[in-house]
Amino acid sequence: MKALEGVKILDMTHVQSGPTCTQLLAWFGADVIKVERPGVGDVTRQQLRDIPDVDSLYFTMLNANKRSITLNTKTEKGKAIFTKLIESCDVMVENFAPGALDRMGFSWQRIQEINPRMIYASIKGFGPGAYEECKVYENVAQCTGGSASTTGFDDGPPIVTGAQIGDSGTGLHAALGIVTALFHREKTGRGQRVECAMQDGVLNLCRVKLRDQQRLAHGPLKEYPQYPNGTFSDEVPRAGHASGGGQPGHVLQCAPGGPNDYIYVIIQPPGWAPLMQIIGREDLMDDPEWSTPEARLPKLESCFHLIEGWTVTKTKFEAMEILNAHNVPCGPVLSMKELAEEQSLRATGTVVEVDHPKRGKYLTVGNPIKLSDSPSDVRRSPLLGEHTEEILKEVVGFSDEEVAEARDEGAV
Ligand code: CAO
Repeated sequence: MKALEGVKILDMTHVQSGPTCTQLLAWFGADVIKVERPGVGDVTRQQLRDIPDVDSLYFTMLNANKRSITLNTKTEKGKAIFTKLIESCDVMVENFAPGALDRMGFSWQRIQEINPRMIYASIKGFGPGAYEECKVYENVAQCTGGSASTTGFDDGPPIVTGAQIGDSGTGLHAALGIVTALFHREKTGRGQRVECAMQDGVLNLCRVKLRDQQRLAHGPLKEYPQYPNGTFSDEVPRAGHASGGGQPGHVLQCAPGGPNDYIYVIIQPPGWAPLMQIIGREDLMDDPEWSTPEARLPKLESCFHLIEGWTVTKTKFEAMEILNAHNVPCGPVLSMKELAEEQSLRATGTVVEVDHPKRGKYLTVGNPIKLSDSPSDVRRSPLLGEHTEEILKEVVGFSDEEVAEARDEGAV
């Protein structure tokens, strides 16, 4: 049995943040019913298409294991069907612009009247406050949540990261909120509201930078590249490649010098001696000018420069093997091509090949969370409205005639 088997999710999500959340729940076995506008569907079906008239990879990689029903929730019949779906489902998830569900006539109050056991999760760009009415996309959240101001180099502009911490990060937060509310409902019998703001989600992931903001009041951030020669203002600066943790680290170039021929190396205190041995600088192993973390702090750049003199003579995989044999924490910079081809990720189901009736085979990222008793299988994303009839009959309880009627009226 899958962990969330029997849980029905009314999925009103679109684009990335909401679909990430419901895809996770679907992988764990929930029956996710994705509601889409007739003829249109989730906007991402058509965005960044690589094959004409075929659902984009953007859509297919965010909507696995779901069923799709088309439903115009702005028609009377559509509203009646939607009300039935609210009655039958355990969880409803939406990430429309603020107020969209209210405008449809389905406020939180109304949803509770229809189904007091309902868990109603919303993802918005901001929580209550000056910006609560704003629409938000990924990079806006990265900028407003503290990621952009702390990413990049001291002498350059703020940088947004490729990791979708605003969208997928908030989707993850929302999924945790939903399963927590389900657990609570087991004890109380009551549903509740789950609200996740993308700004909050990003800030949560940037927690260490708010830590550093407060440390600044007590002196310079000694592990940052600005120390000891640069200057610090009263705001956390961009730290380049410096590690966010307590151990210094840096990206170092490897052979043959391609754009992703780099390895990230961390100098743990016990790692210094083996590192110096590996690079042939045994003279620095016990030299008090270099051998302690305190002695190295003002000259971290020189430390990494020394090590890079060795890494440039090895490929990132050779360096990884040698450094790991000496217990030095490190990791190669892997390109998406390398990750797609990585056999160990295929073996664990983290990278999965899926077959789609219109696009053929494509790769997706499977469930990164592994449960021993509830393994995930990845099923292709649904075609637009593929399950409309089945859901109308099975979940809403419609007869063939009622299904035909709903179609004739343009509600589905
Ligand atoms: N039947 C009828 N109408 C439907 C419908 C359905 N099945 N599904 C959606 N709609 C309507 C909504 O009711 C809304 O109509 P109104 O504006 O008249 O109320 C409309 O479709 C579109 O909603 P939207 O405003 O959310 O869409 P948008 O493309 O303008 O904005 C986005 C997109 C993402 C900026 C906005 O939804 C948003 O800010 N969401 C919250 C934050 C978020 O999740 N952002 C992440 C996006 S991924 O980067």
